Amino acid sequence: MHAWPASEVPALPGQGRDLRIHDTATGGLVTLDPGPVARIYVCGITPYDATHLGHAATYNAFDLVQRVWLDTKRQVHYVQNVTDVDDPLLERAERDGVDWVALAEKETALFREDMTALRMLPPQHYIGAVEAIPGIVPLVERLREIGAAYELEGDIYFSVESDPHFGQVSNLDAAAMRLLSAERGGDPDRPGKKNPLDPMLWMAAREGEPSWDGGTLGRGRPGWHIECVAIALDHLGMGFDVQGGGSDLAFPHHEMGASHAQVLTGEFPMAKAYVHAGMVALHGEKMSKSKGNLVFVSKLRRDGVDPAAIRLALLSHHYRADWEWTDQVLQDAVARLARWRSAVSRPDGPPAGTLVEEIREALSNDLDAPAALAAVDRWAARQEQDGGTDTGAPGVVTRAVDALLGVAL
Ligand code: 5CA
Ligand code: ZN
Repeated sequence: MHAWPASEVPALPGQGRDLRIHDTATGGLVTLDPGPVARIYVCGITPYDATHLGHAATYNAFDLVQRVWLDTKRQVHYVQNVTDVDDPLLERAERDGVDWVALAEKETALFREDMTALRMLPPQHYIGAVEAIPGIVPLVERLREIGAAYELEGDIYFSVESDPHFGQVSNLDAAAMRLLSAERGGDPDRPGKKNPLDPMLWMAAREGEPSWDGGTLGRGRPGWHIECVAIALDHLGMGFDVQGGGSDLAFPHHEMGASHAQVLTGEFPMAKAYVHAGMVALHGEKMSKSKGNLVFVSKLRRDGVDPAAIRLALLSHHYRADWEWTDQVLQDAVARLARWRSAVSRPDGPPAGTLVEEIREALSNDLDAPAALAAVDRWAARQEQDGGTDTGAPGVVTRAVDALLGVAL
């Protein structure tokens, strides 16, 4: 699949900083030390509805990760998937009487537009589940060969007990895992499984549902976790720097994916850090397509909201926090954008060297975007009150806010 166009990332004076970030697996901050090419996999959308503010907040977090790395003069190798065949997508298409392929294409196209408008850097490899099937089948066959997978009424399951490291991404107890498995696409109550948590790798063809040739697996379609593993291993290999997504992906998705990859390769860990963004809520509940309590990025854009203001609204919360979307959050962002634009529109201003360092410091410290915004606010307030004589300053601030925060002033 094609991704979306990249916005230019201006180079900044001085030295970027290494990223310290919270890793769910260890439960603490880790200082990442990627080589000259940093490698990141971020789980993509299941395209059965438009991009909402929760999605956008999560992609914003991982966009910041890349901007910090780019500022250290590293290259970034970024891979993202699109879950373009899965139960929720097929169910929505059925409900609305539309073709599931057309639905996925339409919502993926809208996602690209939203990401472009929000100045999110595109992945180098943007891969759909369907196009990944030829790479998924041999992995499932291999898992079966080595005894890590088994068949149940034609479906193929992964045996979580085959991975000695199973449980080390999310660190949950058995009861919590079972509960989340049932909530998030698993089938812990299906009789005949070796372990209730075992996830499906390959689902045998069902009447009226799409299916593909699975070689020795028979016709069917891939499970959710193996999809991301196949794409990540194909384009990044083991031991990549960051596996990213919202906190609802820590278990089972990232836990199972890590297990699949570790058993397949015999290497550990799949990712050096598992990074999870908090959940955005609306009216007190997590924004989710299944509940329908959504604010769409595309709707706000259609209503004439500047995408830079949407981005500032996302940045005004720490990525790990759960937070609530309200009209006030957006109004504050619109007002802040106006203040910043006015401040950089003057021919000169207070020196900006310290500000660039403050933004770098804030972001390198577990992506503390609110602290970065506060630093820009202070510069804008000084500009407003006293002005300054540094003719380069407004340009430096504009470039820093663009390069490090993805906001075009
Ligand atoms: N296709 C899979 C990942 S392989 C999937 O989870 N798709 S999704 O469309 O449901 O979610 C896409 C991303 O948005 C995931 O990282 C998910 O954790 C995140 N996300 C979903 N809802 C919210 C929310 N309310 N707040 C923050 N992030 C969210
Ligand atoms: Zn995924």
